[in-house]
Amino acid sequence: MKLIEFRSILRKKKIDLVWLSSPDPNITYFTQQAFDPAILLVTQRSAVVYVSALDKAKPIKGVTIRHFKLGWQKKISHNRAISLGVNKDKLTVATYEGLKKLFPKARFVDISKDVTVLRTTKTSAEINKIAKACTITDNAFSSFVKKFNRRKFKTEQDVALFLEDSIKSQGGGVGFPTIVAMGKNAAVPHHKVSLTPLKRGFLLMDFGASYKNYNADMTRMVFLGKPTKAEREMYGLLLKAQESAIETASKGVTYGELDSVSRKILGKYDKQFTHALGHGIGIDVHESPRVGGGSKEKIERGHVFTIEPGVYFPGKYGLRIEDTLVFDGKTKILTKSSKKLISL
Ligand SMILES: [Mn+2]
Repeated sequence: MKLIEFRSILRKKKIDLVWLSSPDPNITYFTQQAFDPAILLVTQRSAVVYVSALDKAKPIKGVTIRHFKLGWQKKISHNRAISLGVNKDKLTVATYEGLKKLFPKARFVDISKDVTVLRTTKTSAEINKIAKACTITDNAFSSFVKKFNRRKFKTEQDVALFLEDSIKSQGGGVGFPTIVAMGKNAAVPHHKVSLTPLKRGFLLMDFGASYKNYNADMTRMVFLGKPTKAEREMYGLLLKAQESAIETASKGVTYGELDSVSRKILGKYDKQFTHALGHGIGIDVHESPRVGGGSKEKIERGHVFTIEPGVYFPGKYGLRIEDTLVFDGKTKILTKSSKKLISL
């Protein structure tokens, strides 16, 4: 995937060899498979991935697959003053020191930004995988709404296990640790699922499936019991802030502008919205582009990102609504679960 473009960057920057060591999502990006351990070597003409003999690698177009064998590094090592590309975001000190021994005269060049640029614009094959992950996520949520009853679901953990079980039985993976937060727990945006009993109030679910190494991310609120007018109004305001940002999303608009749109609608509750509006998503749950206040990055064809404003009232409750979106000339919502506040 995008190996041809990556090679032309190597030619332009006169990089002889790129060395990527697992864990590095860029190996997953270029091979479209998840290996661990793995080393991916890319030159201007060829690409080789070294994997464990314990992994079953599927053939990859343009990439030769080899197994780690005793002394495998020695074949690659040499004494010329080559230009060696590395991903500084993922390179450990131990690997760096090893590389200095293998290539004593090499000049190290950071290629992390170049791959980020490639990864920010998704191909249709990548978008299809994310869309499938979103469908699995939607199915898990609708099945939760159908199956919910107070006898079977007693704690946050019961809800989280149900969602993850549903994702897995559809052939997906759990993209990131599921957040299920009851009442005041939801005032902590990164709440960790606990055995807190379910009771009357807002219940937040922030979760997502992965499918073939690509992720979905969605947050939905349900209300256990009957919400008061004030609770319904606060939810309605946040929903308006989320939907207005989505409606504003179109070609050339900056992600910073979307953030401003949401905050303007929240008005005095803007102070309660304590995080970024969203994030790019793909192989990593959080990746480029930057979606938040001050971001000058513009929406372009092939971008996949989330919009997830929230309001948090410490000690009381918290609300967040999140969708995963793609811009392919038009902005499309990939997570299609209803955002009408459901009482259960
Ligand atoms: Mn998110």
